[in-house]
Amino acid sequence: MIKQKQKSTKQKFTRIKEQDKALYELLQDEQRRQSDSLELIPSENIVSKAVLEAMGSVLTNKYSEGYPGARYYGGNEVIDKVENLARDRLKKLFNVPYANVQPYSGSQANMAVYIATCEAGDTVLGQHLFDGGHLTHGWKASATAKFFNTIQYHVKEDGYIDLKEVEMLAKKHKPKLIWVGATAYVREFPFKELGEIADKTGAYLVADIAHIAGLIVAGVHKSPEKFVDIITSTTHKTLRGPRGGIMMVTKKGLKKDKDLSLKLDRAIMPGSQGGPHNHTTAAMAVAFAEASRPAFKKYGKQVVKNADALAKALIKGGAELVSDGTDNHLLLLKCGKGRGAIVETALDMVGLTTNKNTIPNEPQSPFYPSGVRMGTPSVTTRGMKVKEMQQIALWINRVMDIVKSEELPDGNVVEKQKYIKKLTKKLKKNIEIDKIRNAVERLCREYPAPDNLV
Ligand code: DSN
Repeated sequence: MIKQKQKSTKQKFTRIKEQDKALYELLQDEQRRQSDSLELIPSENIVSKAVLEAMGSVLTNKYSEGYPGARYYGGNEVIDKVENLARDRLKKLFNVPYANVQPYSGSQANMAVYIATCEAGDTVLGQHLFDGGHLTHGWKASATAKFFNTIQYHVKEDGYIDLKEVEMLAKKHKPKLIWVGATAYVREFPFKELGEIADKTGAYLVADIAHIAGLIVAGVHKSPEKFVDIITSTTHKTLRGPRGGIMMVTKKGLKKDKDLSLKLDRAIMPGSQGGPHNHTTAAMAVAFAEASRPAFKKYGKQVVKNADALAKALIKGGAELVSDGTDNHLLLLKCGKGRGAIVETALDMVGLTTNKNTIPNEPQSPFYPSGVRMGTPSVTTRGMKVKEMQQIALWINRVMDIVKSEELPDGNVVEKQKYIKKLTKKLKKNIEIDKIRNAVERLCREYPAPDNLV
C-alpha cells in the first residue's frame, strides 16, 4: 500500500450526478486523468479548493459592464468590492499603480494593449513563434498580424534573445510597441536591456509574463516592473489562479503616458469585451492572496529547482535540450526533425502529459514540430521534489529510446495521423511502456493533488 504524502482533493459533483449522467461521467474521467497522470505541460497547474469555490460561486449570475463605481448595470455594490479587492491585491503583488482584472484571458489582454497603444497598420515587434513567442505577439496566423505590421525577432544559437537583432529591428522599423514574453523561452527575460532599446526608439515595452508571473511573485525571476510600461498575464499558469487575464501599468508607463491606464480600461470595455466574469475575478482575488503568502515563495523556488533538476537529469541520460538547460519552470526537449508528436504520444501513453512544440530554427511546422515542451509547476504543486524529477527524467529518456526509430511519413496530415494511431496501438502492446505507466500511477498516488495549498 502506497503512503500518500498529503490528503487528496476530489470533487464529488453530487448534483450533476443526479441530473446529468453523461456530463458526470466525463467529469469523473477528467478527474481520474488528472490524478493518475503527471501534468508536465508548463502552462498548467492545480488550483486550490478555495479558488475552485470562488469559480463556482453565485457571482457568475451578475452582469457588471463597466468598472467599480461606474457600471452600466445596477446591483453591483458587492461586485465593485470584489473587483477592487482583486485589483488591490494584484497591484500589491507586482508593485504597480494600476491593474485591470477583466480580460477573459491572456490573448484578450494582449489585444487590448494593441487597441490602447496602436492604430491599425502600426508597426509592432515581438518574439518569433518558432523561437518561443506567443501568437498574439505578431505571428502571421494571428489577427495581430492582419491588423498591424508585425516584425519578429529571434533567439541566438545558444537560446538567448538576440538583443543585437532586436535593437537593429527597433532602430530600423521604429515600432510603436515591443513585446517581451513568450510561451516557450527557457532563459530569464532581459527586461532591462529591452527597456533601454524601447526608450531609445520611442516604443512602448510590454511584458507578457503569463508563464513566469508566479516565479516573479516568488522572487525567482526578476520583475519587469521597473523596465516596462505595461504588463499582461494570464492567471492560471505559474500564478496558480483561475483561467483568466490581467493587465497592469507600471510607474514608468504612467510617466510616459498619464492616460495609459484609462486607455487600457477602455480597450477592454467597451473596446473589445462585454461583462466581466465576476466569479473569475473573485477566484483571482483568492489566488492573489494565496500568492502573497510565504508558502507560495517556497513553491516558486521549488518549481525552478525542479525544472533545473529535470533538465540536468534528462541531459545526463542523453537528451538534448534547447539552450542546454533552463532558468525557469520550462524546458524544451529536442526530438529530431518533425518528431515532437511521436514523443508527445509515447509520453502520453505512460501518463506523462507534455506538448509538442516548435524549437528555434524549426525545420517543420507548428503542428508537426521538432520539440516537446515540458515544465514543473503542476508536479511541484503536488509536492514533488528533485528526487522525483530524476525519476521522471529516467522515464522520459527510456520512452524516447523506445520510439527512437519512429519517423512520421512525409505525406499529408491524414497519413501522419494514421501513423500516430498505429504507433499508439503498437505502444499499447509494449511491456516496458506498460511497466512505466504503472510506475507513474504509483507515483501519482503518492502525490495526489493537495487538499490545501496554503
Ligand atoms: N496556450 C498557452 C501556453 O500553453 O503557453 C499560451 O497561450
